[in-house]
Amino acid sequence: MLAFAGCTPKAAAPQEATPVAAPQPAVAGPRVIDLIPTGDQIKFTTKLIEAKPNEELKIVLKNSGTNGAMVHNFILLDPETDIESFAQAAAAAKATDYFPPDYADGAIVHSKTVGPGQTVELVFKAPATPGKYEYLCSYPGHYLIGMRGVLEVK
Ligand SMILES: [Cu+2]
Repeated sequence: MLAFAGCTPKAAAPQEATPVAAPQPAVAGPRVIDLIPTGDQIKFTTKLIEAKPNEELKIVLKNSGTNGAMVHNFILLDPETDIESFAQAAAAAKATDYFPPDYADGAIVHSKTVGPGQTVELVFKAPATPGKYEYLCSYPGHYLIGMRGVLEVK
């Protein structure tokens, strides 16, 4: 039986009865994936991320680059989206941080761009449907050089 104690204000425990808090077991959080290699590199640390359906993931883009052209983002495309066309449109979409407005429904999740010295984190659930989902960095030229990969849900 469930106790509905959530809504009742907890009475202050008498001073002498204050229990010593037991160490809490580590709470399983999202799996952290660092996707930007150190320094000035135009690539992701991996071209393949394997995940379980609905697995909670945290993509970390920690940009330790110093070159001004080291601007990155992470965009996980909907399987219906053609990556070539998307990348082309995105490269021209400077005004919207390299995410093309025409593709509002074209991505499952996407981050803002991070320049040198910046970090961005993105927490999301892997798709429920097994399959291969492409991701890329849409900063101009980076996709063409190979800054892309596949999230494989299985
Ligand atoms: Cu990039």
